[in-house]
Amino acid sequence: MALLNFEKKYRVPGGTLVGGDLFDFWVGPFFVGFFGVTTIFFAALGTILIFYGAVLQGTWNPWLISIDPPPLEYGLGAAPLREGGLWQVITICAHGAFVSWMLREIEISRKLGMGLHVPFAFGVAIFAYTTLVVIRPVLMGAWGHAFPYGIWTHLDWVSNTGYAYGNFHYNPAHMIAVTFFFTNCLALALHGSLILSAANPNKDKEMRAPDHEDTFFRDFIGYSIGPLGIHRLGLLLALNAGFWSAICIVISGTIWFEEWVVWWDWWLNLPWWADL
Ligand code: UQ2
Repeated sequence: MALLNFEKKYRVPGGTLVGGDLFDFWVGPFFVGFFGVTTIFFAALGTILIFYGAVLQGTWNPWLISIDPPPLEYGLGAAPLREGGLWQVITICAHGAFVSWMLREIEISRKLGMGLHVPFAFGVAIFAYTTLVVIRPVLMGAWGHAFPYGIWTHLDWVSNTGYAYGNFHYNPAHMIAVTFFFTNCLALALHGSLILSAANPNKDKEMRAPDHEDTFFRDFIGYSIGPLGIHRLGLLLALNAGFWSAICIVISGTIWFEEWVVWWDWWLNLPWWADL
């Protein structure tokens, strides 16, 4: 079905979670919906506040603009705008925009009668962000433990936080996350190259079908995960990369306080060689 005919057929009322058919319309190619409106609202307000923060800071150098969380002394309280309050309001706006965006994905999925895999996947990304700026700071008792919104300063934060626990690469959950990121990279390289090798032939050559893709991997390693399976695997790898990233940071400073390399002492202390 041609794209324009398809859209005419499926751009029908219904499927909204909030607002009934009040916002159930399109602007150009974009579905609006209640959550399209709230996304625009929070994103615009948050962006304006970031610019306001830059004015207060006195720099327009995009590398150096930084919206910092409150100093640790404010604990979990509300801070004055210039001392982290701006960061607090911007964090609320970010959550408003991200969650609105996810709910808009849900409305569009419902309209089209599709699964909710895309909003679920985006939810895992939101979870990773929320872990950094809400869950871990709350568990540690101060908003000041969150990261600053600046290109350079957030790198400083990652560096400082990492070295506060010796070397973060010894963090077992960090190891799991990194392994998922790399495996995800391998899977997407295999998948992207395989699809292009079959579906994007040279001029005057015939396109190959999924049977060829399967056969390539059966000839090669005796196993093909299949054209649907590779996408299940990809989603699994990607979501786990984000999930274990959140886990590796949330356990640092909440249930583990030492250098991460010390965690591995349990191995050295196993009873059958501890006394050797
Ligand atoms: C595959 C298949 C695809 C693919 C890819 C494979 C036809 C179009 C990439 C091969 C993938 C395998 C064997 C799994 C590799 C495992 C890990 C953990 C990276 O068989 O079916 O569909 O794109």
